Amino acid sequence: MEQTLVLIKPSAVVRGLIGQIITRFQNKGLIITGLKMMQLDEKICREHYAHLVDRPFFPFLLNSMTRTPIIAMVLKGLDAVHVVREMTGATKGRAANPGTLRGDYCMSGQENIVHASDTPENALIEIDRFFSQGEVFDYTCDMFKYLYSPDEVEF
Ligand code: IDP
Ligand code: MG
Repeated sequence: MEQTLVLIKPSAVVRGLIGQIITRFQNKGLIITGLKMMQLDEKICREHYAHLVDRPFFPFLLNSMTRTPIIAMVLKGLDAVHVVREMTGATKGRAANPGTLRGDYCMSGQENIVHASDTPENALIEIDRFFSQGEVFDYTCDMFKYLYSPDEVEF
């Protein structure tokens, strides 16, 4: 079953939103298979945001992502990458739809509270970037038969 990476960014850690964000994913039926607090440094930010390092705002993004520790999570579910991206909403909080995390919890394009992997390929790379093998627990969950039908998931 698909897994995806979520980072709860420093802005949400400082604003006391960790619990509310985790609750939204749990309420949806996503299973937490990895969860930890960690301090990011410049090296991992440059790797994670390699597509943005040449943009003029990158120094601001780097400062924003290293200001406090973040929460890194791995979430599991059918089509987890797509589901979590949809729940996350558009990059700019002001443009994100109500009902999405960014739409409900932020105003900014930078301070947009969460990161979520954008493709299954990137999810694999990003989970590897933030978690070592022993930190992700791919357990079978008793709840599956209440979350899915037998033709969707083998219980
Ligand atoms: P995403 O987080 O929705 O996938 P990306 O384009 O991959 O969006 O950008 C990564 C992160 O870089 C954003 O979540 C945001 O924090 C920051 N960012 C993106 N565009 C801007 C911008 O124009 N100004 C400031 N920060 C930006
Ligand atoms: Mg992105």
